Amino acid sequence: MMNENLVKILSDQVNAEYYSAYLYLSMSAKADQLGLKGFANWLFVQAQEEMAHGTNMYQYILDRGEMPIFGAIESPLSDFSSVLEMFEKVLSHEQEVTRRINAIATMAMKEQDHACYQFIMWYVNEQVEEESSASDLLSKIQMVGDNKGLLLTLDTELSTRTFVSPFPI
Ligand code: OFO
Repeated sequence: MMNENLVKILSDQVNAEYYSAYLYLSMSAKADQLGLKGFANWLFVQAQEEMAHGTNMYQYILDRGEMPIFGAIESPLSDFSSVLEMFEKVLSHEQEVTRRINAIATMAMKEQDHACYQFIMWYVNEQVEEESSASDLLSKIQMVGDNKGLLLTLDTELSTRTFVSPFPI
């Protein structure tokens, strides 16, 4: 059993993780259209990670004997004109996700749900990594500027990323 406010906030976060996956899929498609297959690959792997984050949280709600609440998933933004614009959005999006995850941790603490608090700590740590990798990539893209050769070198680097599930599911 779990407090109903926690079921609601975790269910909202499952939705938000799937929205993140949808957003990164939309960005991946746009990068592909721009001819930047490496960026498209990196964003596609990011979308796969978000799906895993959402599915793991969904499973946790079930494991606690509760029914997840399913809401509509919002349409993602899709009118990006450059990878710079995309990665500015990736960073601000991840900062927003961090605020949401911290709110879950605060609620778990308030409800004295130690199991949920421990569960959400994985996500708290993950957000440090998410913000750091988004920020590093954004800095690189800003350094590349209008240099197409350097952009292609970065694109090649990003083509090597592969998906490894962070959870044993
Ligand atoms: Fe699920 O970490 Fe990004 O959004």
